[in-house]
Amino acid sequence: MAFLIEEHASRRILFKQTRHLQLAICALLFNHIMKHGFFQNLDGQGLKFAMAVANFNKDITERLEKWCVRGLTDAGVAEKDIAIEHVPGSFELPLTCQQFAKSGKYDAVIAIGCLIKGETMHFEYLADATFNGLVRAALDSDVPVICGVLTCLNKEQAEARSKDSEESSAYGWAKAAIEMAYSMRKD
Ligand code: DLZ
Repeated sequence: MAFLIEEHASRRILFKQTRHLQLAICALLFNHIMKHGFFQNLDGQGLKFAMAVANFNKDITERLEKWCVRGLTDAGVAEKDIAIEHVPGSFELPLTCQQFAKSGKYDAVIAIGCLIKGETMHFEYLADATFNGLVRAALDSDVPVICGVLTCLNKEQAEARSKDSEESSAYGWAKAAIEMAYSMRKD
């Protein structure tokens, strides 16, 4: 009888240990997918990118810049292969992006800005000019220009899209830049 109780107890311990091991493996897999899953099919090694970042609403755009760079480096892009230039506001992004694109040095260019609606019509005009300018920079140069410009009705919307994590919109812009760089490759 004592033998049976002992065996039952040791089986329970073994079951518990196996369960802990299973949970630990699940946690490891989850972490791995969260960190690498997003870019699992994208290899950014050897690709070169340029980013133009607007200083206006800097608290937002510096987080966007951080997570865009992280998105690129998580996919294997070397930090030395990412050029970054800061401009006063989103309105200035198209010209800098066009210069980057026409330089022939980069596989894709990323524009980062944050437009937040105020009380006047400024927001609408700025958004329109900025977006049109970015499209033109891409079409005139044949180099992908990724539009990482938030157009938000208030600060809360901007905060929600620029989290200090992989949930940031900017992490996705990095993915778009790598995808476009590949799709433009002629070789
Ligand atoms: C002037 C202005 C305003 C009102 N709002 C924004 C904004 O929300 N986001 C942004 O990036 N820039 C803003 N700017 C600045 C313009 O983009 C531009 O820098 C100035 O008009 C100078 O050309």
